[in-house]
Amino acid sequence: MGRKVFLNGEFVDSENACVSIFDHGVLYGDGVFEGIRAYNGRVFRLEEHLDRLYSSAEAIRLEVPMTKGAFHDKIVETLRLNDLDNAYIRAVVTRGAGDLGLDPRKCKAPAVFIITDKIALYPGELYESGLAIVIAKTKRNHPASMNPRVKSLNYLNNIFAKIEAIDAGVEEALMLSVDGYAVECTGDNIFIASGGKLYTPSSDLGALEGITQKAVIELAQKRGIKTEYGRMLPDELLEADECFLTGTAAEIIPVVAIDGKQIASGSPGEITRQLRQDFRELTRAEGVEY
Ligand code: PXG
Repeated sequence: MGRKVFLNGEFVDSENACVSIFDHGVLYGDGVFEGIRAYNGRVFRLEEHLDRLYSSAEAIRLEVPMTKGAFHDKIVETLRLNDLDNAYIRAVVTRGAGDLGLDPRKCKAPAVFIITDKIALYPGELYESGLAIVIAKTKRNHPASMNPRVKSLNYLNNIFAKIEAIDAGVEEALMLSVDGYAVECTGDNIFIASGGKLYTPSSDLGALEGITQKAVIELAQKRGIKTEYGRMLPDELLEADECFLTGTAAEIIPVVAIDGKQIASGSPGEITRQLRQDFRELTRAEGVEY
């Protein structure tokens, strides 16, 4: 049986799932999305992802043509139809097809689709040895030009930075704000541990408010480790005891070098290791069962 996807109210074979070339999601990146994970038959933090999807849509004045409850049910149904216990879920709402021209009023019906897939993780050894990253020359979108709370289909800013990482022969690039503070990587938030405390850049600087970031802050709190939303310069990252990235796809992954300079001993740290273990347990302990 081929893979089924949800598209505009029905389940169709993935080979036959098409959107219009006049869809403003295709023409302009006009739309919003979520990347969600399911672990052992449970969807992790589904309500938080749906809340973010609907608030992203609202911020661009895009009305999702189904209720949050119906969206929830369709995600679960797509997972069941594809018989996936562990999965990556992509939920997308585009502006829909309209005339050429930016005016969103030209698009009468938003397109909605849900894809479920197997997960392609970073190679396991990177979780043990840690990532080397570079600092991208491409600056993160300024919050005054693109609200970072909107998880939009327009990722070129981050794709430029990803290309810089690829050119440098590493997996990830750190993006700075226009005034030089660390913001986030191309699809992950960043944390440092320093003097027994965690620090992560806030969305005021242009970072997405990550759902994994929030979960990690909660886990740290349970261990008595405080987190501060702060401003960090690249030099301060290099002076940290530990550094790691968080995201739905990557989960928690240690960073051990930036621009060829080692952080602390150059090996993943103890807080990172503990949080990785706590996160693993959390993803198996909670979530919407299906
Ligand atoms: N910053 C950015 C710019 C992101 O796109 C995160 C941080 C981490 O947020 P969450 O809520 O996931 O902890 C993201 C998330 C993909 C993909 O397929 C991208 C993300 C998540 C899942 C999949 O590229 N981005």
